[in-house]
Amino acid sequence: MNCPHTAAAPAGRSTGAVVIDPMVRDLDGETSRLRDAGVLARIDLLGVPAWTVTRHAEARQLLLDQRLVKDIDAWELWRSGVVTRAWPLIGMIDAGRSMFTVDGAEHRRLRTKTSQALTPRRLEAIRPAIEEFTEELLDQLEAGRDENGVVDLKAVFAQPLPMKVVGMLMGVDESQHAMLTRQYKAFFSMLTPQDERLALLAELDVFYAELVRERTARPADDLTSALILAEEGGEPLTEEEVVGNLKAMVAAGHETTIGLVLNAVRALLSHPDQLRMVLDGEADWDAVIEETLRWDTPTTHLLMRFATEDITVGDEVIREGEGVVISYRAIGRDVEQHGPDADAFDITRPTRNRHMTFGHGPHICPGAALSRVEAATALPALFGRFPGLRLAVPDEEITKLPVMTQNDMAAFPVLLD
Ligand code: STR
Repeated sequence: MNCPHTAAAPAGRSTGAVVIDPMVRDLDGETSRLRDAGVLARIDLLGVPAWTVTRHAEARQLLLDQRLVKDIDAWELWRSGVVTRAWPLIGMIDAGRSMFTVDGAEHRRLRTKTSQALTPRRLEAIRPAIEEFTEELLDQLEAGRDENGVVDLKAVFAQPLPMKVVGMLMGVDESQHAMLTRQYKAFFSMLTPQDERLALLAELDVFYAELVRERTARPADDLTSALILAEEGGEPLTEEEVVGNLKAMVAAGHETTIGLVLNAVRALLSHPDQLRMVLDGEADWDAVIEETLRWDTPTTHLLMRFATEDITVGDEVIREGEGVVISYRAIGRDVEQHGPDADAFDITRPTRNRHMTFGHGPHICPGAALSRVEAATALPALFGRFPGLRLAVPDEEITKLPVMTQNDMAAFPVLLD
C-alpha cells in the first residue's frame, strides 16, 4: 500500500506487518491474521507502523503497565514529524486534554467525577428515562416501515438511543443530536477526506466550548455542569479539560453502544436456538450482552499508547517511543482465555463474563455500566414488542462501514413481524 498520509514511508516500517484494511472488507479474516501474527503483532495503519497486542493475558498486563502512556508526545513518529495531522487516524489520538489522553494522578483528577456519575447505583436514577426513550423509538420503528415492511434498525433504533441517553446525561439538546450523529459518522469514516475531518473536529470543538460556557453561566442538572463546578476545596477542571471530557463522553457514549445493541440482535437472529433460550427464559439477557461484548466487540482496535521505556512482551521488545494498539476483537477470540471454540457465539459459555472489552486498569471504560443498562433495556423491549423480528436481507449482505477502529454496520434492515 502506498503511503499518502505521511511525508515519507516511516523509517522502521516493517515488512510482514498486518495491514489493517480501511475498508473493513474481511474483519474475521483480519482478526485471524492478527492472532496468527503473534501475541504482539506488527500492524500497518494507513502506512504508519505500530504494535498490537492480540491476547487477553498480555493485553491485561500491558494495560496495567505504567511505562505505556497516552500522551502523544511520547510517540517517536509524532515527535519526529513523520506522523502529522494529515494522517486520517490522528483524531483518535490527538483528541485534546481529557481523561482519555492523560495518565497518573492528573488522570484521576480528570476522571473521578465522571466515573462517580456512572456507578450502577447512580444509573438506577436514569433507568426510567432510558426505558421511555426505548418505547418511543420502538413506536418510531413501527411507524418507519416502508411499503415492504422494512425498517433500518440502526438508523431508527440503535443509533438514536445511545445519543438520547448520553445527550440527557451531558445536557446536549435534542435539536443537536442529528448534527452530532452526522459529524461522528464523517469523523469515523475513512472515506472522509482528512481536511474535512479536521474541519468537522474544529466545528465540534466550537460547539462543545459553547455548551461549556453556557453551563458555566447557568449550571443545570447534568454531568457537564458537575464537571465545571469545583469540589469543595478542590482544583476545578479547566475549560479545555471539561470540553475534552465532554467530547470524549459524547463520542464514546454514542459510537460504541450502537455496536453492542446491533451486534447482539444480529448474533441472536443468526443463532435462533439461542434466541429461543432467551425468549423462553432459559438464559438471561445479561448472558447475551456479555457474550456479544466478547465475540463481536464494538471497538476493534483502541489507538494508542506509547512506550516510555523498552518493554519486553514474550520474545518481542516494544522500543521506547513506539506505539501500541489494543486489538479488542482479537483479544475476545483468544483461545487461551475462552477455549478452542472462541470463534463461536455461545451465550452459555462459562467464560462469557471474563472478557476485557471495556479495557482494564486506570482507563477502563467509565461508561461500561451505562452501556449495559442501555442494552439490557433495549434488547428485551425490542424482542418483547417484536418477537418475530428478522433480517430483511441475508446476513451476508450486511456490510461494515469503512471505519478502522470501530465495528460498525452500514445498516441493519429488518422486518418486524
Ligand atoms: C473521538 C474523537 C473525539 O473528539 C474524542 C475522543 C475521545 C474518546 C474516544 C473517541 C475519540 C473515539 C472512540 C473511543 C472514545 C473512548 C472510547 C471509544 C476510543 C477519540 C471506544 O471506541 C472504546
